[in-house]
Amino acid sequence: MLIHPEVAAALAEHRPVVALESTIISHGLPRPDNLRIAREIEDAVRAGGAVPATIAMIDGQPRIGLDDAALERVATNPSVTKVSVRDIAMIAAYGGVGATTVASSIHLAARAGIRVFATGGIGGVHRGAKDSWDESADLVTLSRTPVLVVCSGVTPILEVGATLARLETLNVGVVGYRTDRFPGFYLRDSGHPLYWIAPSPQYVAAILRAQEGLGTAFYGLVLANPIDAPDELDRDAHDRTLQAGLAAAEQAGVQGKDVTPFLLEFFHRETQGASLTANVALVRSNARLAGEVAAAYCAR
Ligand code: PSU
Ligand code: MN
Repeated sequence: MLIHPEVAAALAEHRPVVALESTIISHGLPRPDNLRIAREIEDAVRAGGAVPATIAMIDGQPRIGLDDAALERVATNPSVTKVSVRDIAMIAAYGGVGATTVASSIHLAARAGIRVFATGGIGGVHRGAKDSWDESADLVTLSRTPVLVVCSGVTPILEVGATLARLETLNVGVVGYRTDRFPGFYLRDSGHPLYWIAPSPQYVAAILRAQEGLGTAFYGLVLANPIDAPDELDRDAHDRTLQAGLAAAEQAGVQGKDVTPFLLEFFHRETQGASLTANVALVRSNARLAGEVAAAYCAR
């Protein structure tokens, strides 16, 4: 792994670092805006008080923290591959540019000694999973990776209740940030309640320390941070777009790792960019909060 010098220095001095994924840049956000947005997400981590470490595979090498040239390749390379945990070794052996998902990013972050990570929404259980068995590798990876994932729930296309049930089975804690409702990505409330609430970054840092003392840090943790109220999508438009998107995906025969990018792009197109604005707002908010949590965690 190649660790960016600024990230390496912060880790060596026990200063706060937040890991970020790169699939959201390559496959979750439209070009050419994605490059600028990727930098804005890094800026949000800094505003929260931490050093950003965006993760990707460049010419087959895992990178923890990207310089401008590497970030640009992830954002603009037409053949960039979506890399989950199982794909890391293939990209490493064959070379090429790989954008890491939540799963592969937290795997690499943990190896680099990073404890906090931010994204938009995690993967989970897809609708129709009873027949398709389509469940994101984000879930099983969370169950065995000692990283806190700050997110606004799961990507909008998933089965939220089933995903929460799987997280329970997998021993992955879910804590609401100043809310007792599991967020619904573009919406503040997915309709599902949460038991644990964190009123401040200091409480989240206390949970991380307690996990380490008790041997449960082996399991990941989800901090669920709802989108700010002014940035929320209209619920009716949201539900309509979702139904149309699911039908379009089925019609087009989209499968496997292409499903999530297809539906995100469908949302961005059908809502004339409203979902994109919301997506960027929630990721920036999560990046900032993750920075604050990492800072509180290091201030022990
Ligand atoms: N959330 C977003 N945009 C994204 C993703 C999540 O707001 O692009 C990506 C993440 O990289 C996540 C992945 O890990 O989608 C899940 O894909 P799959 O369902 O194929 O595991
Ligand atoms: Mn999948």
